[in-house]
Amino acid sequence: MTQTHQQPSNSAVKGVPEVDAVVVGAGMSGLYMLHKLRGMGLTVQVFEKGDGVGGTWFWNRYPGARVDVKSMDYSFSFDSELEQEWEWTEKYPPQDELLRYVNHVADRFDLRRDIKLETTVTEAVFDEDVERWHVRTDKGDQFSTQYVVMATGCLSASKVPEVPGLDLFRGRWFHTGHWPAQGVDFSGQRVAVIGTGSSGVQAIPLIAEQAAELTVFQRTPNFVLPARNHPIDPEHQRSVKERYDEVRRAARESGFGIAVPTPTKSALEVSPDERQARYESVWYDEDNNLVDMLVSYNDMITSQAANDTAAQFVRDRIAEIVEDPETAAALQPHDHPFGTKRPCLGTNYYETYNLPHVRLVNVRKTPIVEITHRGLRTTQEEFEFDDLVFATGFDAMTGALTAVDIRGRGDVRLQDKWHAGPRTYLGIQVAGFPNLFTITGPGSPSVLSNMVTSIEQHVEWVADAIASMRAGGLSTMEPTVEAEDEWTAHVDEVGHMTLYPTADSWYMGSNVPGKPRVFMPYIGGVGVYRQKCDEVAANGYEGFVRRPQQVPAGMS
Ligand code: NA7
Repeated sequence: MTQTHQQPSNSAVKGVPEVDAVVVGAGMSGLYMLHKLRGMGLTVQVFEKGDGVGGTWFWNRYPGARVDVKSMDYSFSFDSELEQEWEWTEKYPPQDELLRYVNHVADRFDLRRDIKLETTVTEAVFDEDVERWHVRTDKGDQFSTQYVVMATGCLSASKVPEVPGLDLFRGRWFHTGHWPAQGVDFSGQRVAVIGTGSSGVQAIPLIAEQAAELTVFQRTPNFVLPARNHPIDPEHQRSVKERYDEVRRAARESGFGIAVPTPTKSALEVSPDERQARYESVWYDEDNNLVDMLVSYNDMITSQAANDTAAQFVRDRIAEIVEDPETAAALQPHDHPFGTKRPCLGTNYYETYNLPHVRLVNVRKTPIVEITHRGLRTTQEEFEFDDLVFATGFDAMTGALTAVDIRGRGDVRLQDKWHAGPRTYLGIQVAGFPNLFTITGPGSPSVLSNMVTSIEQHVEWVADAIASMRAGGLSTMEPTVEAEDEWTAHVDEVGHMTLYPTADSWYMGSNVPGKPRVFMPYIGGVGVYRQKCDEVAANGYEGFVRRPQQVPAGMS
């Protein structure tokens, strides 16, 4: 545990320990935030729900879980020794390697002493009288803090669908985002998987290798590109490390936080043969990236006609790979443009449906009615199985934030303020919630980018903002309502210049019944967004109100 704040301040409750900052979550963003703030001399307390650090890579231990941004890109750049010393083994490392990496970071920077594990922050209330946050946890901790940093992750509040009957099910059931640490043996079992997003796509081929029978319940088919994962060539790793400064700079200035060339041509201005050759090079290239198809042409996410060419290319590959025409047809996405739901990377995904013990059930056509004690029932058929895997995703981007009872000025709940969708300035702060920061919050590139690039940018921006307040003797910082309104409108406007809002995706909140249908991330591009954040800071934190302490010291 950390030492308490030494300077005189205005604690609301006598005897409540004080820190400068509480950080919620010990994934990659929470760890780096702790490192940064501690380096600035702040006292920091981190709370983490899990019994280990790692966030996404702590919880998502399902078979086949791996990152789908290349390891050389999906890694911290803030410390060149760390960057040089860590040796990645694969193009897309598996969950256990990523978890080792995050643990290495925690040890290397001696972060554990300020992290309390197995502790969930339940409440953060801003006390206007003393201008401090009062934070409570499920373990009875209470802290008074000047700053709260929500490093809770965009995809951390896992969603088990509200299908009746789960309590009756006599077999084992799991959610991919909450997987048992000891793993699960499916040998000889009859297994059902619900969900075919990135997690389902990664897990299904490996579960099929073990299970006696596998039934996949698919609501929406996704576009799955071949991952072409492989061990990293040591020579390649060395050469990237030699050029790391340049690689990182290009990533920071790019659209998606990965250094890939910016397209200049429309998909419609080249010949069909040229397009086909381009898409084939993406599909078959051993060194391809998740975003390569999307950045093939400059109108892939703005023009339906351009997008259709890529979508059709993928549908053709599905028809080539999957032997049963009915299954192939069910796997071909037709209801959303390519990339408007997150594209998935798979290894033997479509091939798995050629195995005799694997069956695909289209629950768009025949929806699931209920879970039974032996399996589940759709409108057409009753299924029996031993194990049920929910690969059903998350209450994305806002779920982990609104799960905490956060109350700002006037006792306004964040959840209530966001009843019609998230409202933020730059995805970093919310008007009426002073000194509360959201790392990769809604309204920032976040899930539309390499998360590590975006995490580093936010952590560094927030650290600089706090340093600037301390240097200027300022006590609170929050956006004006006007700046928040303008930014929220801008995020929406830019989103609607693309095809993204045409899809029912978790970017739009569509996967959670009752959630407002709003395009939550910022699609203006990582580089453009960074520039905007830097300009705001350079202009004296334009759009933010920063105030000196309003309350005389010693009052409580
Ligand atoms: P996703 O991408 O949200 O996928 C969840 C899947 O579960 C998706 O196919 C959903 O279908 C399906 N789903 C959700 N609820 C139901 C119900 N009630 N019935 C049937 N099917 C359902 O989550 P993932 O964990 O795969 O991936 C999340 C992100 O993690 C991923 O994009 C990467 O960024 C890493 P739907 O499409 O909603 O019709």
